[in-house]
Amino acid sequence: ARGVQCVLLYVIHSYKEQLQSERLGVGPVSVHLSSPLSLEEIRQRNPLVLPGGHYRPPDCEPRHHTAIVVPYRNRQIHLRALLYHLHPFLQRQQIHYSIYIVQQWGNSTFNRAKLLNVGVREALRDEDWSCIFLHDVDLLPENDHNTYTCHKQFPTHLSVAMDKFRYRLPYPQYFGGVSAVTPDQYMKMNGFPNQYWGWGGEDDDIAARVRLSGMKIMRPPVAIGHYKMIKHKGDRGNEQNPRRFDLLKRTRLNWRSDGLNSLTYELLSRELEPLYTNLTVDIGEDP
Ligand code: UD2
Ligand code: MN
Repeated sequence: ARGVQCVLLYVIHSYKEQLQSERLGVGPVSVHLSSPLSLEEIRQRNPLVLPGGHYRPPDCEPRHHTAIVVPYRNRQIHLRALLYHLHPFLQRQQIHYSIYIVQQWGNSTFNRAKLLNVGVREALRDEDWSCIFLHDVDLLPENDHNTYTCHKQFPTHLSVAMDKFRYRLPYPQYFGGVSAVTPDQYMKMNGFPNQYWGWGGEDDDIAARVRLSGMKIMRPPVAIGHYKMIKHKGDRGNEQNPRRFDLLKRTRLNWRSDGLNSLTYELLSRELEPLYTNLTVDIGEDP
């Protein structure tokens, strides 16, 4: 009944507890990489998910309110695998959540960080989310203890151990893949850069913003932050950005003027699909 607080079943605090929970048979979850299921089949398996990909635990008062924001263009198969996997995963954690797919309109060069800015702003129009997850479409969490909630003080980097990197952090400042911020943390770092067109660099810029705005990066234990990345080639329209090294040299100078406070875009449509909210957005192109 309402009034009874949800408990987060899967919070654990140490590697030792992780090993114990694995003995008890909770924790690691198996991941189906190429989901053959259609969106309709996934919907049928998630009867409590409302239009827009919105869910609220029916039997208790949720303590966590999380928006999942996914930068996106033309990755249908990955999107289906993500939805198939993430909806049950989040429901097991008794979180109140919505999934936002932020779709870049047109053929201009892809801009992941700018799409994330758009997603945060649009998600916060809907609800007073306490936590915002920034989530690649091709990453699937492999452990239920990896809770999709925010740290009160500092941004979190979740995808610390991916199969692609042999389940190790590739380098200490690495911030790519899946990360999370509270609205306050997001404002403090002036959001994300808008100037990274094409592949690469934007995640390092975001990590630098965390530091420059006086915060640091939190991470779950390596044993918990396991992710599978669906294998893929580079996308057309998202070629390596040759300017990324130059841009990264200027983060320190630019972060206060480029970001949330300089964001412009045109929202072309907002649709409540059965399993997600679809935002189609014109973010312009590399000048
Ligand atoms: C790495 C990072 C990613 C980002 C990227 C550089 C990991 C696990 N991830 O991913 O966070 O920093 O490098 O930009 O290290 N996308 C589309 N359509 C496109 C292109 C990209 O939907 O045409 C989205 C999608 O959500 C994808 C994400 O952008 O997961 C990152 O692109 P990627 O998967 O091609 O890059 P990858 O795997 O090198
Ligand atoms: Mn990828």
